[in-house]
Amino acid sequence: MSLKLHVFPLSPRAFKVMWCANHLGIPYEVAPVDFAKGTHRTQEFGMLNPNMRMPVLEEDGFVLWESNAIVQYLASKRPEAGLLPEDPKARAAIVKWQFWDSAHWDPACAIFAFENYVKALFGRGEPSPTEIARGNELMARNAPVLDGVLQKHRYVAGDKLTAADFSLGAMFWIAEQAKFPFEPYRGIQRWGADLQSLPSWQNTAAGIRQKVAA
Ligand SMILES: N[C@@H](CCC(=O)N[C@@H](CS)C(=O)NCC(=O)O)C(=O)O
Repeated sequence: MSLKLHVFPLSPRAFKVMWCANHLGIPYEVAPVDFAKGTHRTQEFGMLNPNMRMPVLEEDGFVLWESNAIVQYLASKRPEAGLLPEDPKARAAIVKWQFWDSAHWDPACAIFAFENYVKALFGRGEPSPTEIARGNELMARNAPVLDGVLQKHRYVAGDKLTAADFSLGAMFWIAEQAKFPFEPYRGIQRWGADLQSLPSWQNTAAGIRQKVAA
């Protein structure tokens, strides 16, 4: 198998790329990144990603980091699936949301992910009320934007599933543990439930849970 994903699968950014590859039927090998052992802080990993962060995709000497760039690359390998159309306007309407993810949505969600989930997972203490307050502020600014479009149509960029849904929706992988404050946002909740009912989501989740339990 020539495509390899370096991932810590409990992370939503890892889930994002594994889910997308599974959805598209792109076979891959998992190269586990062990945060507890610091395998991402080695010189060898730094050669792949100088940021010392996962996920990283490797394929026949081609190396790609940044989860949303990986989603775009995977989607481009299977144009027939329609996750990232060639038409410039249709494509830009999707890419816009992927940029929005990196700039606004991911940073807001990451606060809850770190404070409520990562700290508990690695025994790094209690959530910081100051950080949670900062997260609530960011969420109050950004969640209504996403909720607004999801009240109008089924998926982020319209009525079809696109690369934008993978970029933004992967956060639902840890929604329970991270305690994202999504209660007021009916559009986001309905969309999250829709994504989680997709066979590709179910298979990805089951595969990860099986590995973690083993
Ligand atoms: N913008 C990057 C973020 C990657 C990132 O921050 N990954 C985290 C885990 S979710 C990581 O590898 N952290 C390692 C560290 O902070 O030492 C992406 O979307 O790929």
